[in-house]
Amino acid sequence: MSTSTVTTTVTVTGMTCGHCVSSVREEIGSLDGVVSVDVDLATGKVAIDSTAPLDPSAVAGAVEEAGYQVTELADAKEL
Ligand SMILES: [Cu+2]
Repeated sequence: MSTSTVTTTVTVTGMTCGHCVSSVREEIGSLDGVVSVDVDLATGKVAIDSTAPLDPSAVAGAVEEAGYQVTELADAKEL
């Protein structure tokens, strides 16, 4: 069986502990199509696997919802 997923990588600033990581993971995980969220606290890199390409602004919105900021994101719009 073949399941194809797309991986989106963003960089998030402001995370300082495991609680931050789980907040970000939870918010991004609630986006449509997201199957897994892998957060590296040390670098702020977040790898998101999803069944369809994600809307960058939706990802940024989810991160902001959790209380953090996306600093690197393909096709990010200036706010
Ligand atoms: Cu924290």
